[in-house]
Amino acid sequence: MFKKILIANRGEIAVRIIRACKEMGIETVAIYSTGDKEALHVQLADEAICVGPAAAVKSYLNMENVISAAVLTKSEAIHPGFGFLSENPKFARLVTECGMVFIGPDADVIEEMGNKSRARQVTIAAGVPVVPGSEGNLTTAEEAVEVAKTIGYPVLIKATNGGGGKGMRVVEHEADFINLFNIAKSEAKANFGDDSVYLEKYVVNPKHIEFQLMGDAHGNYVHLFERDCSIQRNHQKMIEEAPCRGLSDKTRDAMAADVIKLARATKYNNAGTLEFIVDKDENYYFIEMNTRIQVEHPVTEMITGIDLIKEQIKVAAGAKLSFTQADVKVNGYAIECRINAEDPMNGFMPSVGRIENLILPGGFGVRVDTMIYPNYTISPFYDSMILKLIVHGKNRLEAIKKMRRAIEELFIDGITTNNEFHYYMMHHVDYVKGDFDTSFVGKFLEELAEGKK
Ligand code: MV4
Repeated sequence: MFKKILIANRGEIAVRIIRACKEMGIETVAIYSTGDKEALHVQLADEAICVGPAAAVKSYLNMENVISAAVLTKSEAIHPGFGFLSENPKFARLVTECGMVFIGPDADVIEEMGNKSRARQVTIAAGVPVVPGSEGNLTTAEEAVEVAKTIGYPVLIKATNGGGGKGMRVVEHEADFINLFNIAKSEAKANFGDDSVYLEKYVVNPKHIEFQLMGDAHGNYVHLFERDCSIQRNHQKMIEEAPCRGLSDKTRDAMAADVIKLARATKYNNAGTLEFIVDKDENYYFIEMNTRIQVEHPVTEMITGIDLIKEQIKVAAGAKLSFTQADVKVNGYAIECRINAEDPMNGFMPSVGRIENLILPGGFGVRVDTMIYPNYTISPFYDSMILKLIVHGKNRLEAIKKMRRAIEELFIDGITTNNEFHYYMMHHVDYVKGDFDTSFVGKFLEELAEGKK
């Protein structure tokens, strides 16, 4: 096992990884920017090393500085967390070339799956259903119009190097196609440094379901069931739950078998997630793979009892998976609310400043993953997510009641958060019924604005 790991991240996920390392007897190295000197991950790690100024491009995204920090501290492995360098194949390769272990899948798999039209081809070859769409990238606007015609409108233009819904364009009618195609291409160029785009049939108001998978270097692949990510705003998830309430066992089993197929086809070695969209008739389609640990991994941990971060570290060190598929049993129901420093009543504008007082919820079945503490100052430089509230109950309704109670206990003074948004959502008739799809938040926000609820 590794003696020392560098955590190439900040915030609650850095804290989460440090906790796993401590329980495993592994020494930890935190990295931090000058804006994060007082951060909790810096205080909890055994060592901490500054990697640059507050702007992430100069610190947390600065590969040379991060690698130098790892070499200087004699770290044997680097855990990238999520965001930042976690899905950067160049970084993964650099870590390996410098004689350390990247805690994640192989750089080639990160690269292959990061190219979303290539990922589609790999998925088709593995025999897993994808949304009808273009074969690879689109070329000229004229050819693209022809492809769209054969797929049938509405179609969706997606950035090949995008992902997570950024830069997607729905085209309803052929008359709008060329204009939106050109907009999508220039947006892709501006955001991802590459103007490649591909095409998919637009599935209207689907459910958004993802499967957690784990693989090791010995050819073992398991899935840890699914998460439902349907409460999201502008492709930022707000609430995740597991398992998915509306999914039949038949569809779940078929999807799970396909997850293993794709894991095997890519020799997937570490934690990953397959995203699917599911239509009203429970037809499911692969849309993307995320080759990292995700923000919402705790809901899977709560229903399976498996520590995904520890498992990532173990398989990265060359161990076999410590459990088999038969060991993965779903127990109860889990929900996660992402608490962000933002103002829902003011266009979700980020809220920064000092946390003056703080009371965290607790009790049976309540988990809080956070980096905030009294007098901590929220920086404008980073993501607004400051706390993940995760609850576990025997069933969905018990989990919802626990979440309501936990939100009532949560008190964060000094900044504005979205906790009331979550509180309303936990009381919304359609949410409680489980009667929602990806169109739900938009309707909910309109209701709130009208004062109906
Ligand atoms: C789609 C889709 C419908 N049809 N692809 C959004 C996140 C990214 N990972 C992929 N996403 C989607 N891809 C096809 N072919 C619907 C989504 C989607 C979505 C779209 C609009 C508004 C909210 C959404 C929430 C989840 C998924």
